[in-house]
Amino acid sequence: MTEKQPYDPDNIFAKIIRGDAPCVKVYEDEAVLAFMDIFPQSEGHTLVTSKKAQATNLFDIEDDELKTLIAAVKKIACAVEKALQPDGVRIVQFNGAPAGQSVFHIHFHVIPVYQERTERP
Ligand code: DGP
Repeated sequence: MTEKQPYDPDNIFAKIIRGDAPCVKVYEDEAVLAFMDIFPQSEGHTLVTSKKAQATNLFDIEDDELKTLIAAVKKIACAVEKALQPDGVRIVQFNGAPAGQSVFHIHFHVIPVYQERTERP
């Protein structure tokens, strides 16, 4: 992998978590914040991020924080599945700019997949 990106506490997701930038919040607890992606790939595209981990991606998050985060990803995916009834739900997570990562604060994408359509019925 290319040179490791240092964690920037002023990245946009850190600002959202601190309340210094806006978001459309869908879930929050003491450890996790989930909000709508500003450039959704489909209706309901949600980002799930850790409020505690000062981690750029999978490679520098502690296992216990990852465990908490992935449990929240499951919770959000189940809620999306129930609310929007997609045909499937894609869970995506990028590590490093060459892999497609653009925001360097650990997060998972929860992306509903609708066959032959971009919106729910
Ligand atoms: P990636 O780092 O490639 O996993 O993608 C980051 C995602 O974050 C991308 O789908 C767009 C989204 N995004 C970037 N800036 C903002 C923002 O300010 N607000 C919200 N809600 N989403 C953002």
